[in-house]
Amino acid sequence: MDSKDIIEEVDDVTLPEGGVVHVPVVKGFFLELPLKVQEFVATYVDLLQPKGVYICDGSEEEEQEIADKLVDRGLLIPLKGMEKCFACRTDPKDVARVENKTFIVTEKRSETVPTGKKYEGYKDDTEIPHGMLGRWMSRSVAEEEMASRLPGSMRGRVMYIIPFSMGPVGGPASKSGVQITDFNYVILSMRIMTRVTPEVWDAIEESPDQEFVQCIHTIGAPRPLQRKVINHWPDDAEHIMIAHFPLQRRVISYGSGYGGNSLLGKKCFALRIASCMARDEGWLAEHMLIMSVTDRKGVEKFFAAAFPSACGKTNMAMMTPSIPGFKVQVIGDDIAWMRFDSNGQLRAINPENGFFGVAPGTNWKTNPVAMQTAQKNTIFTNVGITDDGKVFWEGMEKEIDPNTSITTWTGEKWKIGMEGKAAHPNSRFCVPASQCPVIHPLWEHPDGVPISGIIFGGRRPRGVPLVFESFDWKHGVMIGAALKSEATAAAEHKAGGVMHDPMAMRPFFGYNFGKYLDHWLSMDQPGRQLPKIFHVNWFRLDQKTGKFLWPGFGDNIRVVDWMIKRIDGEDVAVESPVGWLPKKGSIDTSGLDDVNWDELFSLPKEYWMEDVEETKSFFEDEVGKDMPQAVYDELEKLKKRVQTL
Ligand code: OXD
Ligand code: MN
Repeated sequence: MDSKDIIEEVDDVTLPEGGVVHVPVVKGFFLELPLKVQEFVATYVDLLQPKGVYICDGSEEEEQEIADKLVDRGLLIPLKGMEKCFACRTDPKDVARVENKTFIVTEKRSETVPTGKKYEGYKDDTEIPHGMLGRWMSRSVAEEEMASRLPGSMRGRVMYIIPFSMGPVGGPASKSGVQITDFNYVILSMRIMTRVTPEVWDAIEESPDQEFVQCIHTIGAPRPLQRKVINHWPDDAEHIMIAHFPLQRRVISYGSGYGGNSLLGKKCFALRIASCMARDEGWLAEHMLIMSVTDRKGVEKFFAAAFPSACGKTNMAMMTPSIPGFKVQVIGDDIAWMRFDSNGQLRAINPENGFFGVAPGTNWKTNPVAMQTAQKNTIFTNVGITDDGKVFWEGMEKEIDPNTSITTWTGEKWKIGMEGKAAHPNSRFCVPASQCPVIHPLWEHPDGVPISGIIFGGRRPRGVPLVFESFDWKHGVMIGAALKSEATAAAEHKAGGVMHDPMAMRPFFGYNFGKYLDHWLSMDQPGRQLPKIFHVNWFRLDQKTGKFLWPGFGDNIRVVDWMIKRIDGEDVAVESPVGWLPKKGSIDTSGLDDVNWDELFSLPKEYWMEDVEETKSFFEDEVGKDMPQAVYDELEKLKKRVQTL
């Protein structure tokens, strides 16, 4: 692009903080944007110094133009064996969310993270080490850090302005956002993951005070380039920083083009910023799938389920039931925004528009629906590419010719059986939800779907039964708060050890986790039908053989069937110290070989005693006085019950 591409020179935009800015526009009509958006864009034009401003219109022509450009540059590889699919390979330094570079910026540390025992006694907030439940940064440090990164960071690049809606545009539970970015790949992915349309300008215009979340993203690679670009994927991986300003409803992300770091509608907005909106407005923004299950009687129920990243939410949401007579339909696979309606019914919307699923492990057996969904209009990142222009990742070994020649995510020639991996463990498919064959007809209903059950779960190789039900809401909140799972590759942690991931939200809390639990407890109000709360563990291992005790995937419908019976008030449970367990035989295991019921549901006393103590220390060390007393009380009650084992 050179200066002749500029279609409109807007000369005198006044900044909210004073000063006048010149905005060179290469596409769109700047002066038709809502005034607050004009000020927002002008502020960052002034700071980031792009060569032009491109206002996205969400059209198919725009998509084509951007995709063509990326193919020309080599960033996108068209997959000739698939319909309208592309693959891309990132800089190997930019492959996952970076939790230790992700911050919430508030005046006081205690607004963002709890002050557990480990963090007491420091003179100054800034001296306190980071905890496990979020990373706080003071405003002054954030300003300094951003001042060393942002000025001129879009020099020589075009600044794209993306209007997007989380939830159906203009819906009562939906929220608008505007993302600024200098990375074309982000525009294509945002078009899949959110609703990008100029109608968002009207939604902003019509909202009180022109409300929208400000999302600022730059890869930090101004021209002329200072660093070597790897795989046509410019970034500044050494200086990644993702800062959230909940009070200002703003996210600034610098240096990374990958997933949750750059598609700001997802984790940054729909979880971290939205959890603060939810607190202020009386609803819940959660890391949960939403699914519907129709049972043998033809009765439909909706569930929301929270599992930590890369623990199978996408698989569960799109499950193909292994027993006849059941139907599963998906509303969302990652995020749920839930609120009680005026009848006291909890309703959930999926704020997203697409799936950004983990590829490895997904195959025609584990998740045929996801495989079918991702055959067209999909962007694959860091997967292997076969010579016939299709995709490959670990888990697909039995589904392609073993002699197929594959190029790995790092660009090496490779074949099944050779050393190394074809795909990165956090490689992804990014695909529109609308083309999923089991998408629920109401998935875009602005009022959401009625939730009858909430499910928490994690990867727990030992001690934790296949399923149990909480005694009541408070007990359920404690179960969610005590959630743990083996680490996965979705972020920078080493896979393997069991770590706490309360409510599956550990990397996504927008404010103090203790206060967040208060907010959950406050949902229990007269006149509301509280959903039942369950805990599941598909991953328990036989301690002798090391094999999974439960087949998982489509057979998980058998467990959901039991939950439905519980919701319907059937007498299929026995009381245990940890909660209601299924009565022996009350889960349909017909047709499954060797289900070791006793081991699957055993409650080893020593394990549970240790587990309760460990959870207690975690709560005290990390949350301390910020933890609602009701949660400590529930844990104490659990301890007493476990002693009777
Ligand atoms: C995701 C995650 O990408 O949780 O959904 O990391
Ligand atoms: Mn997730």
